[in-house]
Amino acid sequence: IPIAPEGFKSGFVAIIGRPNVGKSTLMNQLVGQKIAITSPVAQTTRNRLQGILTTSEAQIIFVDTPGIHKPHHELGKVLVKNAQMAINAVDLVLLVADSSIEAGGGDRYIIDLLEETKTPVILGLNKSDQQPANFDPLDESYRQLAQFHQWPMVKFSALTGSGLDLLQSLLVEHLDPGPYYYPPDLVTDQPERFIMGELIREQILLLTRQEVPHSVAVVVENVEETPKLTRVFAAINVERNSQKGIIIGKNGSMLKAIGSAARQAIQKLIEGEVYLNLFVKVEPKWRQSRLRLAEFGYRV
Ligand code: GDP
Ligand code: K
Ligand code: MG
Repeated sequence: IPIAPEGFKSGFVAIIGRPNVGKSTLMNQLVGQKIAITSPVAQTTRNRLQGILTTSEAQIIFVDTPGIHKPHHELGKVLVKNAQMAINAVDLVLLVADSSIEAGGGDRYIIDLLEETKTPVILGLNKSDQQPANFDPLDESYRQLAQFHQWPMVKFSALTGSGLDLLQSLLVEHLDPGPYYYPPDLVTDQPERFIMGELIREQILLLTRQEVPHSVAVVVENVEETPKLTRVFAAINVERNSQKGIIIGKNGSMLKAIGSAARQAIQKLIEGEVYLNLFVKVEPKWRQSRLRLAEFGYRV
């Protein structure tokens, strides 16, 4: 890791917000690579995941967190606890909201959490591309919220990238001088294997029925590299036999579709040929078991 030049700034920024406001999409855009999976399904993100952005003037380590909501089971509790820990451990919080809808009750739970911390907050209004022309939340609910808490506010679209340069300079402005925490060319703290598993889970989220994805944990059990291709062996754990049936699909058609799309995503990630072998396991009530949560890679 090089020594930072005079005036170089660095720090950790937690990306916090309700499910589906675009936290993971934003982190991917900012670091310029797909390291976090995204989908229209809430609770797509389960693990704390760092994305690293290094420029000539600063290094920002983004901490992507699962969307915050009231927990209903052990997995949910672990997710909220990790988000709370992230808030207290970072230099800055980027609270992301969906600007295409008004500030509301869903944000309240998070704002209460933020009021308990001393970490400075910036309010980011995402999805500016989706905002109806006659509705400007900068003049409405969000501005009131930001003014009340004295939070700087910035509006952007994580999807199109518009406004992200402004966001980036605002973040740098609020960071203190500091060292490189990671080598300048690193974009995430996660091992490639973890991201491979996530890319498989992303296809399950996108392709299967609503109730199935939340019961899925993917574990990449083995990766073999040969001169020609990389072989990836991954287990898809579900909680019930019926879910196993859905994942496999008629004559294996669903598993085939998942595998084919995930294989392409993994090829993009590693920039090479991939052979992907998926198998489905039934692991009853894994979301209730701290032991299984840990085994499946969650910080419990
Ligand atoms: P997270 O749950 O907060 O991490 O949200 P995701 O990043 O998974 O995104 C949730 C959904 O919102 C996905 O379907 C994204 O494609 C979509 N999304 C994210 N950012 C934007 C944006 O700026 N504009 C629009 N139109 N959609 C977005
Ligand atoms: K999501
Ligand atoms: Mg996410």
